[in-house]
Amino acid sequence: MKYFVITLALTMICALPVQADNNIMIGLDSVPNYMTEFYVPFLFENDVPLEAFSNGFTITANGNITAEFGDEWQITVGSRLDGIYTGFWVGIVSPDSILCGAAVLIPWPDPLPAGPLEELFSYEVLVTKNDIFSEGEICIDSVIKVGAAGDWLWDDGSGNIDPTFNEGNGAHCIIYYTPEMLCGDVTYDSKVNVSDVVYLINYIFSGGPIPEPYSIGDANCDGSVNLGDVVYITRYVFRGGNPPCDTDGNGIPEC
Ligand SMILES: [Ca+2]
Ligand SMILES: [Ca+2]
Repeated sequence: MKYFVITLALTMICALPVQADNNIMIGLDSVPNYMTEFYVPFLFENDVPLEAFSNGFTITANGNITAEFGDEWQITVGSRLDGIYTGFWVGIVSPDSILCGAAVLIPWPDPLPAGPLEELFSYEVLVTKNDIFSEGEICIDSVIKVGAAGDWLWDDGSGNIDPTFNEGNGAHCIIYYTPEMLCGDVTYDSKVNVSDVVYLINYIFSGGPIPEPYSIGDANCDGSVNLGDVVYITRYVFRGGNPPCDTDGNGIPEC
């Protein structure tokens, strides 16, 4: 492994010209609202290996949610050859080191692998919802204010700047949406499984939260949520019984 040394050059590269063969791709446009913790990936694609990069972010939320960055920031470095991606380094980075003006150093193997080099950088986002159906928009923007060329700074030894995701191009927004409702899915994670059985038992016997909407827990279509629905869902999950709300198993919901 060869480790590059941090240099003051990173603070000077804003004056250098943009190099067209570097790209940033953002791999997340929407998140279902049962998720309250998730990672937003950025893919850096380069023709030359990066030695370091520097960036800073803001996060804002619209709608009845709030969003903040979590503590996990991860970088995976790899190469792509004949369409096959091979990662060779994973680093967890403190969010403090991602703040504006800070540099992240990337260790590279020696010799370098063949093929285009890529860095997959991801950060954790934590969402607080007002209720189970909270929806909104989470917007992330880069905020480094150095020079007119842009906010993303990286250094491959000669200096490169990518203007793809900078102030002038606006923020990248992720839609936080309600997925299609699924009968029996009282945990609201788009699956009917043992966690839904546990949720219903907790509601019926221990005063746990009521299913929202109530009808989503009425798996046997008798108009109420009770032990019969626990039995019905358990039979579906473990013994191949009819799906929730499709009590005759013909593929058409009865309720
Ligand atoms: Ca579920
Ligand atoms: Ca029922």
